[in-house]
Amino acid sequence: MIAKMQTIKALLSGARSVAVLTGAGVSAESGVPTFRDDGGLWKERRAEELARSEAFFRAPELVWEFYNWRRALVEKCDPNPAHYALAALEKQVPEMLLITQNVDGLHQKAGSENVLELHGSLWRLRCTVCVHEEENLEELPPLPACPKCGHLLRPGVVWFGEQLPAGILSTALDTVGKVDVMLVVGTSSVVQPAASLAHVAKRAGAVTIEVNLEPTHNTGFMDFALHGKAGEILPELIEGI
Ligand code: BV8
Ligand code: ZN
Repeated sequence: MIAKMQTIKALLSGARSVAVLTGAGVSAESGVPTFRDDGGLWKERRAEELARSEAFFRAPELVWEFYNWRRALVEKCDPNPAHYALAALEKQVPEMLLITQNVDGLHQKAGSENVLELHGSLWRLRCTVCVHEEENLEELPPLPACPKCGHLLRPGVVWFGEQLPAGILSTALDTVGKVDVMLVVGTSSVVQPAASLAHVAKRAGAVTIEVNLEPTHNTGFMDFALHGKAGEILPELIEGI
């Protein structure tokens, strides 16, 4: 592991451009539950069941209860050393884009500036009818109403079966297609199209590195894989580069 760490540190310190893809594992040490660990996110319901528009329009109260529970939980969570290490890396590398699947906003809270939220944010709301959308950190009622047209607001996240916002996905694909190094941290690499970004990067010639608690679907084709806690590995990787 030491020799691998040294090699990766050298790669990162020599890189002109780096893309990072993060998933729920990077927020785990902040106390934010992951999606696919310990069998279920909330009331034994799986995110895939609740994070979809059919579920929302069938039972908006239930889905809003799920999201209000997550907003209240995440609001109390602080960034952990993994988030801070990535914010520090951004200051060391000439060009870096942090692409996250997470909707918790902890990368920004830790000081990362160049962040692309592939799946939206718990802190953004948008109207189900008109074009109104807003940043909102307040406690919400069980069925939040649009201040413009009075119709139901929805969480500003990308649900399963929904396309990622067009500009967001193309920016991610363009970026990973031209970086020297791609770091993939804390994701089971199950959800698409996020999980394919590392493939695009590798095909375009980037060195690909996975940092995850356990092996994933993508481990096999990564150039390097470090298995352990992101909050322990990342600070060591970033230190002194
Ligand atoms: C789309 C926002 C197309 C909402 C999320 C094949 C079969 C079936 C379906 C599909 C398929 N291919 C594509 C799909 C559709 C689907 C999909 O990927 N399904 C999966 C389940 C197979 N994809 C979509 O629907 C996407 N849209 O494809 O549109 C389209 C095209 C045209 C027209 C219409 C549509 C949209 C996907 C976005 C879904 N929204 N979230 C919300 O959060 O409420 S996804 C959700 O999963 C979160 O964003 C989360 O970030 C993401 C990925 O999960 P992970 O982050 O990886 O978390 P997970 O728990 O899985 O893993 C955590 C990892 O961390 C683990 O490996 C663990 O070991 C590790 N870990 C734990 N602790 C630590 C750690 N690592 C380090 N340190 C630690 N301390
Ligand atoms: Zn409206």
